[in-house]
Amino acid sequence: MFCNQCEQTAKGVACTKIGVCGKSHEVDELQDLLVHALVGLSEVALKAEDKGVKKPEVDHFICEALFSTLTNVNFDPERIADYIRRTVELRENIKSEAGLSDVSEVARFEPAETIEDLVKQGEEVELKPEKAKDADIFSLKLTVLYALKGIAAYAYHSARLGKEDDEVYRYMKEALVKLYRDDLTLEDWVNMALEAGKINLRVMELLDAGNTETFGHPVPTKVPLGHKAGKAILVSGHDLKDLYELLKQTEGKGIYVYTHGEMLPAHGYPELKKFKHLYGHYGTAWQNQQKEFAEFPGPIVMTTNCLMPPKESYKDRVFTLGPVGFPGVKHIPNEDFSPVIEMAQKMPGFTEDLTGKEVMTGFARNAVLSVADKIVEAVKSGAIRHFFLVGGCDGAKPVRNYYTEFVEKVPKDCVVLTLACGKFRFFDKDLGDIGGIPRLLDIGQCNDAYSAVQIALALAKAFNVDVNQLPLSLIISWYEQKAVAILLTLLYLGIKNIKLGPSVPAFLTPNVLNFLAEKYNLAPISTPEEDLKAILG
Ligand code: SF4
Ligand code: SF3
Repeated sequence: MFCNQCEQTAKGVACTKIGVCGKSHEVDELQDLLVHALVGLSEVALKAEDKGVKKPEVDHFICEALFSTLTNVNFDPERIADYIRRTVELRENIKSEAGLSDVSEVARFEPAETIEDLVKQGEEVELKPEKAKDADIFSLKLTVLYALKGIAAYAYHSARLGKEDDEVYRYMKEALVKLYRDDLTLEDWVNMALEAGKINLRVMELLDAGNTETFGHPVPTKVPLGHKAGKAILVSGHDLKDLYELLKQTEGKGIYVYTHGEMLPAHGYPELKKFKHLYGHYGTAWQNQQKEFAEFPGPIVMTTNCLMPPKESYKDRVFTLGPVGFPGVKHIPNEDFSPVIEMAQKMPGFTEDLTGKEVMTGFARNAVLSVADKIVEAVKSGAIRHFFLVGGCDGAKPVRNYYTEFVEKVPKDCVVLTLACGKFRFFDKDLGDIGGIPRLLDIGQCNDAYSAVQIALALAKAFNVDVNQLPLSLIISWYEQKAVAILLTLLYLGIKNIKLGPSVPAFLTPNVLNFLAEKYNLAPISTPEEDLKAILG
């Protein structure tokens, strides 16, 4: 086993025996074998496309399968083995339909019968540093592979909302095939990584269009953190379409639906907030779910990451969707939420009302840019000195308190923009406002990074400056592979001076880190005091 794709990787190097996330050796090898199989499928699909045979289901499948290998998505060996078999089945169908015989060895791979033997096959093909000829090229290969997983997640969501682009799918297949080439130079791989950033920008744009055209532009919305007496269902993950389907199916059934984790921004979308039984938000970021889920008095639906291995005390109440899976946890394959609704109706739910705090969400690009004049004026008059985008993933490490402290120490004449689950370190703080502009603006999920980019680009245009000259600093926290894809997008856009934490990715070699420091002035976080001083002077 060799996995270093996320921020909590063992000893900051790699998980080699079992994942810190709970991923087993077995699942890790199967996921590596799945990537291997997808390389073969991509080669065949590209060759078939050149002959005019194009299969949209292949692209959808590649996205879902790659998404299943993202951190905290799928821990179920049977499900991953099934993805491997389906990959090969699809590959063989295309081969015969397009009459392809001249394919490489990887495109002739035959999966073993048993899980045990598949695991052995995975061990043989997994990408490992000791097999690599050049450490820096290997580092960039992993960077591209991890970004591909993030891109796959975004493409999966956007395709479900009817938004797709062949350029994205083509890049994904070409990049998968290139992972197995050893004739590409370091420069080629740097370009591939930046290309991944460009493609990720496009796919985030598609997802933004999918979400806003389907559910409307988010509007600033107050979200209760308390609860109502009554039956309850909790929905976590990122997929708004799943939430929408559940809301339709639970309407009029006397059940309140609560968001968890990255679902919080759902409350800002007009077509979701119109459901009166979408009541409030429960809990915080993913790493606290074992405690929070155990205490929730109803079923829990995981639409995407981040799933932690469920405790026995609540495992029978968890339902997974799409690429998500865990052995022994019920999976809903077809958007039919009847088993979830049935369970909610049988369970006690909350027995009394609890009036808790309220938080604000819904400050996506449309809402923020509708008051752009006011913002520009406030900056020109000196009322707003600086903007900080403090966002990204959360995680369990105590050093992540940096982000809480940072926000607490941001001077009163500065505004904090945030997105993704990292916000739970400070989302319920009352930071007040500057002339009616709230000092804490929740743009949305990590999936809404496009919205943040659009806000920055629009402000740069309004001030007639380069985006790097704006009074804006990016203080990013990362954990999984969507964050890798977003980071590459920011670099592709030429955004400099990003502070990254809580640690730098284990898969980046010192040479690659130096390159990023020199070209983009990308730097690790230090302490809130020092970083604030360096930024504000
Ligand atoms: Fe380790 Fe992260 Fe890989 Fe899990 S996803 S095995 S924690 S590096
Ligand atoms: Fe969080 Fe998993 Fe990345 Fe969507 S839910 S930001 S870590």
